[in-house]
Amino acid sequence: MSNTLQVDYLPIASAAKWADDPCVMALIQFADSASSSQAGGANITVGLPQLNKQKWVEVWRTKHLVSWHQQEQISFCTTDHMLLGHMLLDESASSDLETLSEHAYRSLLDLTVQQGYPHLIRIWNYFPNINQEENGQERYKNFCIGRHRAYEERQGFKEQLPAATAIGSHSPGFLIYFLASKTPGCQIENPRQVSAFHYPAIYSPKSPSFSRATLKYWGRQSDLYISGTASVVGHKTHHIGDHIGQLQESVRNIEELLKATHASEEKLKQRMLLKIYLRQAENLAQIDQQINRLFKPETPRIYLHADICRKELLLEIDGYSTVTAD
Ligand code: 3EB
Repeated sequence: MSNTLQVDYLPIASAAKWADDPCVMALIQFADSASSSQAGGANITVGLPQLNKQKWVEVWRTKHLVSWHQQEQISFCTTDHMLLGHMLLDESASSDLETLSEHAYRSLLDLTVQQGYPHLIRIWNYFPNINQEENGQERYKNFCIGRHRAYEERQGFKEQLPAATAIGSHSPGFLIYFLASKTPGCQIENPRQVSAFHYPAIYSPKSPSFSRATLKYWGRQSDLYISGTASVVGHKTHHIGDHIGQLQESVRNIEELLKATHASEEKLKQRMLLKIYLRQAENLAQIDQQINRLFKPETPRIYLHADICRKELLLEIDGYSTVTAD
């Protein structure tokens, strides 16, 4: 394997084998409840059931041996180029989600700086009851406020926001995992959308702090980490109540990001991975049919049953696109 980072969806039956591989940075599974291995270990389980018939495990490999560490609640591994960390936080041990988010983000930002990987590239957040109210407002907003509080302590943070996902699970625990780098990536915004950071305050009293995508070169490999992408144009939700319309709009948003980055002549060599979050599991068959039409039919994909951060959103898509120069 020559890639600096190789991300694949592989048959779930191979998970045990990959867990013992010294070049594996992350082994991400999807199941009814969340877990994250402590004291060094690649196992991360997102508390979202997989809807695919054939179940996959997401495997992140590198060509180098990885070394494992634990600092307080964060398990992380490092290579010469990158750091991948994860933590599963117990909400019952904290006063509220806002404070928990603030502390979690401060600790992960501190860690990346201390370890010499100060550039956050991509981050995933999963916590339950995302659309429910806590202390008078939606929990997604409480999360946004806490995250913002930690980021705003850092100079120039608005120009260095990572791509992100914030999704509602149906099981307890706040799971965060993230990729950071020694050298910076490039923050990408979407011309069809208002930057989330500049959304009006109705979506969150403190700006949702993420970029639409991060472009990162690892040597000859160029990776585009696409944030959770939904049917949002400008700052408004489009196609309310229409899951097919929402899918098509989300894909237009993804295409715009691809257009803005990976040059068209590279398109043929581009490899895409998709993670599709569905609020309504019964939409699976119709959505899958459309995905086959909108992307190359062989595009690997994982479907997850999840809540999306705006009540009226029925789906959201994470994308990863990679091109390796000859
Ligand atoms: C949106 O476009 C949909 O708060 O980290 C997508 C990806 C969304 C990440 C986040 C929120 C986040 O606004 C919501």
